[in-house]
Amino acid sequence: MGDSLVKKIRAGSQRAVAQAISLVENQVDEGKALLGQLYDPQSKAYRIGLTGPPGAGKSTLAKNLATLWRDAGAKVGIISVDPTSPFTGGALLGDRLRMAQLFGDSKIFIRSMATRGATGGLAARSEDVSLVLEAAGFEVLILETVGVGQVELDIMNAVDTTVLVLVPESGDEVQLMKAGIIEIADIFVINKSDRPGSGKLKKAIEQLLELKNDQDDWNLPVVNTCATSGEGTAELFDCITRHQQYLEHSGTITGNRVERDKRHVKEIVNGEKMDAFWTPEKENLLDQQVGKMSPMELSRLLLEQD
Ligand SMILES: Nc1nc2c(ncn2[C@@H]2O[C@H](COP(=O)(O)OP(=O)(O)OP(=O)(O)O)[C@@H](O)[C@H]2O)c(=O)[nH]1
Ligand SMILES: [Mg+2]
Repeated sequence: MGDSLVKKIRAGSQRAVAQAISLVENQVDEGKALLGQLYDPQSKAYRIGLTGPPGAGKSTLAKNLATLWRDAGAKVGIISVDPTSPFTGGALLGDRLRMAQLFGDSKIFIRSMATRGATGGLAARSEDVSLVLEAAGFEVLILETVGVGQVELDIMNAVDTTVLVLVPESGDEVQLMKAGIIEIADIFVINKSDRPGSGKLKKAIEQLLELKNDQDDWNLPVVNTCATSGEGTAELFDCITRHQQYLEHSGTITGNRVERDKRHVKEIVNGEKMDAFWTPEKENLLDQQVGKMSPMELSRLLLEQD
């Protein structure tokens, strides 16, 4: 069955892709084997990350952008990752309704992922899912995550272009600076620009970015959009394309991708090692001794069990 599934994925069957993604997400051996067979160093989809506060309009923007790429002839995958929800149900349903018009479109594939209890490895799994789509000939991948912490930082670290989506009300959220996400954003979007305050926020962000723009070759654009009407989508599309060209011309893209692949390998290895290490016996030992021994001594004791 493995071989024929690989063939069907390579042929671009959406059903086969969906089946493969489930195998990969569930981390069963079959999924792991499949990932090995599907990998092709030649096929590299361009990855775009959209992150930002809940409800900022990321899914609506992703849909708008995907449509533009599709119209330009590309196959586009949208992967929504929700690190805050243990269920795929809610996020999936909402996105499904909003993106209903895209379903049935053979050039756009949409998938939601949630934590399923453990946050660890979500970035690695979304990269695994990306690899499946790449093998199926998808040229553009849009990864959407709700901006709340480490997980979305990890995911955004693995894309080529990171877009931070804010709304006019994010004005005082310049504390976002502290979240580190501003550091890794390549393009800033102020969505819901049909609401008051978007011009003011644009100025404030541009001011914040002045210093960075003086130091870098890439001038960080700030784009006003209204995802529901589609206004600003073309400008955002243009910014992303320019950023892609910038990365390609400067050669940065190759190094970035090597780093991404290295991190991915490390995440897989770390995950497997950790799973193998934490046997019920060791968890027991930890429960019994915690607080009685120093963390250092207890760690040593645990490591010696191997
Ligand atoms: N007024 C206005 N509403 C918008 C705009 N863009 C999106 N919305 C609405 O905002 C709500 C949230 O949009 P989504 O695209 O689901 O936002 P999201 O960032 O993907 O949300 P989460 O994935 O839940 O974090 C929906 O009701 C959209 O119709 C906009 O530009 N203006
Ligand atoms: Mg969404």
